[in-house]
Amino acid sequence: MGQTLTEKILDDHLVEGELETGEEIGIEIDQVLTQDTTGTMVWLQFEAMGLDEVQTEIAAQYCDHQTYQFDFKNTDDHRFLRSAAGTYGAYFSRPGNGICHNVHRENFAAPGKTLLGSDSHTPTPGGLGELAIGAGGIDVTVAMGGAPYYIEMPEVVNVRLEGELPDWATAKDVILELLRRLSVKGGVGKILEYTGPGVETLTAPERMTITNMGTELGATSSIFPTDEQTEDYLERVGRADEYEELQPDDDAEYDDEIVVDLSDLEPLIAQPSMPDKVVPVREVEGQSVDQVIVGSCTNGGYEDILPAAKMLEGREVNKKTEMIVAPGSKQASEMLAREGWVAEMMAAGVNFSEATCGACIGIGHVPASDSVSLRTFNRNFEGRSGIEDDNVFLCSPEVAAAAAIKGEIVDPRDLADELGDLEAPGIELPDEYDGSKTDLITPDEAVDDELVKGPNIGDVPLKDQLDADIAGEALLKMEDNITTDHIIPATQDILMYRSNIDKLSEFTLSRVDDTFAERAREADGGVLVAGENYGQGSSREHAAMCPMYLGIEAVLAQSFARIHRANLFNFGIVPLTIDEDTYADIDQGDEVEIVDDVYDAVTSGQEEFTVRVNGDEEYTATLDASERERDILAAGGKLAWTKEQAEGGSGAAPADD
Ligand code: MIC
Ligand code: SF4
Repeated sequence: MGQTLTEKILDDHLVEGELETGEEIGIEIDQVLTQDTTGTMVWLQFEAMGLDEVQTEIAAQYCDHQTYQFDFKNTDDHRFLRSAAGTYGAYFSRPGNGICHNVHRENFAAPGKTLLGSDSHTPTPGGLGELAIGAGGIDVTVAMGGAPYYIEMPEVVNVRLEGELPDWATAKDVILELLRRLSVKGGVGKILEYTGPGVETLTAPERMTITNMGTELGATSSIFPTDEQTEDYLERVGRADEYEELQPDDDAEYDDEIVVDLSDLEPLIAQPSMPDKVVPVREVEGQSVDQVIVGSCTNGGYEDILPAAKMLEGREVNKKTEMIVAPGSKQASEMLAREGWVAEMMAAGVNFSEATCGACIGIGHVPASDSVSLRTFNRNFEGRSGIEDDNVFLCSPEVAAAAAIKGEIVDPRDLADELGDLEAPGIELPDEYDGSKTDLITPDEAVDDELVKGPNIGDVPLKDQLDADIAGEALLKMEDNITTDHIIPATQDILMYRSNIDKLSEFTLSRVDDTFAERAREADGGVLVAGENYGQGSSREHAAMCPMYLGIEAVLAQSFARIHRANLFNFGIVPLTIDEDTYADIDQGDEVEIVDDVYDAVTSGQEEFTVRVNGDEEYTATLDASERERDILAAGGKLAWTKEQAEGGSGAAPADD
C-alpha cells in the first residue's frame, strides 16, 4: 500500500512504534524552535536535566512575543535566553528580528525535516513540506537533548484542493473555510495533508498561511507536498540546495477526505470571539471599524503586507479608523522599506510597528472599549486583545485594508465596485528575500558561554510522585473550548512572570474566575471540571504548570486539546475524560474523590476510574494514556521522569525537590 507524505516523513524519522493510527510513535526531531515566553522554561529544564549541548541539527531561540520590553523582567528573560542559546549551541534571534515562525521559515524550514517547537503555530513550515509540530516546552527540551518525541499516530486527512482562487479570495479564506466547516476542534488528533490540482496554484507563503492556522482547527500538523512553488520560494530565500521533491504515493490511503474548490471561495471573516465563527464578509458588511491590524505569524509576511500596501497606494485610511501594520519579520520590514512601501503606507495613515507578536496577545494596540478591530491574525479568543468583551474579527490583509479605507467592514469586491479603480492586488513574491541577517546570531557567533539569570528568572517547579489518593473540591466548573488564554493569559501584566511560577500562578484561570488562585491555594488541592476541548490554543506549559503549583491534582473534562493534554501529563496532573451526563451532574463546589488507588491504577494500566461525588453518587472517568505517559504521571511529571531515566531507574520514584 502506498504512503501519504506524512507517513513517508514519519517513516524516515521513526525510532519507536508503528505507523498505526492511535498507536504511540517516537520520532527523531531534526530542528527545534522556541520563543521568549516559553523558552525560559525550556532552558531552565535543559539545565535541570543536566544536559550540556543541543543535539538537534538546528535549535533556534527567538525573541518575539514581548519585544517592547516594558519591564526589566522581559529584558531579563531575553538576556537569559541569549546566554542559554550561546551556552548550549542554539541560534539566537534578537528581540525585534521577527516572529519565530516567520524567521524560521526564512532561514531554516526545509522539506522532509521534522520540527518541534514550543509554540502552537510551529506547523507553519508544513507549507514547505516540513513536518512541524507544536509542543509544550519540556517536550522541546527533551527533543533538543537528542531524545525522540512521542505522539499518538494521528489520522491523516486528505484536504483535496481543486480549482484556483478567484480575485479577492486568498489563502486566509481557504483556512477560514475549513474552520467554518470543521470548527476549532475539527482537527484534533489529525494531520491535514493537502493534495490535488489546486495545490500548484498556491505559492509557498500562501501555503504557510494555511498550515499556520491549521492550529486553530486543533490539528497536530498540516502539510503540503513540494513542487516548483516550493523550489521557487527556497531559491528566493537563498536556500535552493535544500529543495527536495516530496509527494504522497498515488495509491496512498487517507483516513478521511475533504474537498475544497478554491474557485468557490469568497472573502470570509471570523466573527468575535472564536476563529471558527466564520461567515462571508458580505454578511457583516457595514459595521463600523475602529482599528485594523495587518500582521502576525499568519499574515505578516512581505507577501501579506504588500497587497494591503498596494490597495492603500494613493488612498487614505478612513478618518474614523486606525491602521497598524505589524510585520512578521524585520526582513519583511526592511524589504518593504527599501522598496518605498513603508513610506507609502505611512503617507496613507498607517502606523508601522516593529516585527513582534505584540497586539496578537494584547501587548500594544489594545482596542478601545466597545470598539471593532479587524485583524489578519489567527486567534480572536475573548479578551486576548487586552480588553474584556472585545470585538475582534479575523480576515485576510485584503479585507483588512478594504475596511481601513472604507471605515467599515466591506467585501473588497464591493469596495472595488464603489471605487472603480481598485484592482485585486493578488500575490507577489520578491525576486530575492534579501534582508540583513545581522539579528540572527549563529552558535559560532555566540556572545555568552554561561547562563545569565536576572532576579526574574525563577526555578522550575517540581511535583512529588503521584499520590494514591486524589480527593478535593471541584474548584471550578468550566464550559467547552476553554483556551490556555483563559488558564494563563498572555497580556503584558501577566506575561512578564513566565519565568517566575510562584507569581504567575496567582493569575491562574483569572479570566474565568479571578478568585480561583486564592481559593485553590487555600484548599490545598482539588480538581477542575471542564467541557469539550479543554486547553485549546497555545502550547504554553504554564497552563499546566501553574494549576499543578496551586495543588490541582486532576482535570475531569469531556475532551482535551492535544498539546494541553500532553502538558498535563508532563506536570503530573491526571487528565480524566468524563461523559456529558457526568459533566452535567458535577457542580462547582462538589467534593470529588477518585475511589481507586490512583498511583496503582495509573501504573497498572487501568483505564476506568470511579469518581465519587459528595460521598454519594458514583461515575466513571477514563484515563486514555500510553505506558510512557502513565510512567511520567506516576513520577510526578516529565522532569522527574527524565531524571529517573538518566539515572537508569525504572518505575516511578519520588521527585527530588
Ligand atoms: C499564542 O499565540 O497564544 C502564543 C502566545 O504564541 C502561544 C505561546 C505562548 O503562550 O507563549 C502559542 O501559540 O503556543
Ligand atoms: Fe505570536 Fe500571535 Fe503567532 Fe502566537 S499566534 S506566535 S502570539 S503572532
